[in-house]
Amino acid sequence: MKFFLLLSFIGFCWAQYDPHTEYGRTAIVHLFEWRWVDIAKECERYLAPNGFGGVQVSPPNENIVVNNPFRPWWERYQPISYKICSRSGNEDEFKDMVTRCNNVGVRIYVDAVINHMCGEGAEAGTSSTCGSYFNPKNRDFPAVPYSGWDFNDGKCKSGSGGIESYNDAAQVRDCRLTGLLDLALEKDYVRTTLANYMNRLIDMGVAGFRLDASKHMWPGDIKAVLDKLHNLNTRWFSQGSRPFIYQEVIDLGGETIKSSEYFGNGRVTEFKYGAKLGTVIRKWNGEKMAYLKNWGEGWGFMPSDRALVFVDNHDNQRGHGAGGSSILTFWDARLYKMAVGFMLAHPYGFTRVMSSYHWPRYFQNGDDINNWVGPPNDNGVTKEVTINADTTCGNDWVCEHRWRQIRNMVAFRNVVNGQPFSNWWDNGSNQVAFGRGNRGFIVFNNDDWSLSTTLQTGLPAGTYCDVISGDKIDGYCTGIKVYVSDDGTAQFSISNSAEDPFIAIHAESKI
Ligand code: QV4
Ligand code: CA
Repeated sequence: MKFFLLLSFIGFCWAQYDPHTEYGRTAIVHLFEWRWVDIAKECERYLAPNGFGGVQVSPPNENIVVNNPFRPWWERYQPISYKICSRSGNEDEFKDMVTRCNNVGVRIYVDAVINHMCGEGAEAGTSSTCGSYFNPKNRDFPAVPYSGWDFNDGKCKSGSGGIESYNDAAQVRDCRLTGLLDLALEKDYVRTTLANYMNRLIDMGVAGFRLDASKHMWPGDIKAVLDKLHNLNTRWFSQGSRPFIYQEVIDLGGETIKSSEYFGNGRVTEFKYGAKLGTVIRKWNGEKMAYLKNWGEGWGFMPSDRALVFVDNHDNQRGHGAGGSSILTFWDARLYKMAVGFMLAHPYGFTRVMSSYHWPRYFQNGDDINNWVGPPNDNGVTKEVTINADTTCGNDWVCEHRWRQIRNMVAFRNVVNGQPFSNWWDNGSNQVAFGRGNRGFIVFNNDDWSLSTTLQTGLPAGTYCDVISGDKIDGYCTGIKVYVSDDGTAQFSISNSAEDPFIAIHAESKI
């Protein structure tokens, strides 16, 4: 009996770090700004068949409607109430999405904006996605309800009421982030109101939460909210399952607030990951892929089992938030595929793939003045995600997760799950290779000359399809074939002008 008690205790302690994906599914995708009806379809037609573990969805709660600029994507980070009512759809559509995705083993993670409400400068009225009245000046949000008692005005010690120094931990938590009305999370009423919102979502079947702006909340206040959360819905999750939690904390070093303060609550976003990987793949500042031999904790990142990792996110792909110009995005497609491929092949962290929409970038003095532009829309109404005959997306949705190279590397990560990082090789420059035990192997050529060499793959002898240049279909390779000899070695040739200068093979791409 004692043994089982211990197991359940360990399970309980570890639960908030566990994404509760179906066994063998190891990556999630952020379907940024998608509508619920489109996500439900994508779960059934694409994500489940291709082994995606889950979806991060945009904030589902009612938000302010901003008309100048016209319907920016960031209006969804200005809550007006916790009614499930936004440009992505209504509560029925949300529930239907969660049910249909769970039924095919694809989890839903909600982007929870619980640090604040809308901007202090917003005009009072009913310009909100569900028509709820609000008055920022009076701190009046009757659709919740919140009033002046529920905000941090009295607690913030900065002159302006806004965050003036990121070296003052109290200001970062108790003052307004870009003018956003800061909720008083030390109050039980606020904690209970937030937990009620999150529990409604949990009871619908969501598997966990991205906690927006976690750096701006005291870790203890976050814990107090999490302690009020229900266990996950037993229709899809085992008894006693705790919600998966990953906290948005931007810590590139140099600030008083550290990611590690938040480890007790759940995983934390590791922003150093994308910033550093972008610099290496772009070969900036003398960085080279040979240095990736000790990638992960060796580069000063948080422990792998606390990290949520990504190449880019919805902020830094458009110059918001952190990461700077080194961040690789779909705009840099060839290098981006290499970065995402490397992330999905490497064992470090729990991986999130970004799925974006095109917007009309327009640079003035180095800044993209259109980085506010919201999702593809008809006069503000978000457009459907149409699927083309070649399986790409239409209507200006980028669907990086449907790019063959990325889709197949999600499968690669699933196939090698649990296997050790092994057989590292590099040429001292930007040609590198590594395996995952006896289940997978990947080779990159990011030098300005061709790669041609024989490498120890660790794989059983046989013929393997390269899943970057093609697919294995009906026992045939549509792309490059790799022949592994009895001693596990194989010859690799990669031109530096190849469409995608990397090759990946795994146990399930063997013919
Ligand atoms: C403006 C002025 C303020 C003024 C205020 C008055 O700048 O000085 O006090 O008006 O109302 C939008 C506008 C911003 C405006 C603000 C409030 O861009 O100019 O302030 O609204 O009206 C997103 C966008 C922000 C956007 C915000 C709310 O990035 O530009 O602000 O949504 O709409 C830090 C944090 C980190 C954060 C990151 C962006 O540590 O947590 O900045 N990342 C998360 C989300 C991000 C979101 C927020 C936090 C806020 O990923 O998308 O910000 O929820 O690093
Ligand atoms: Ca705060």
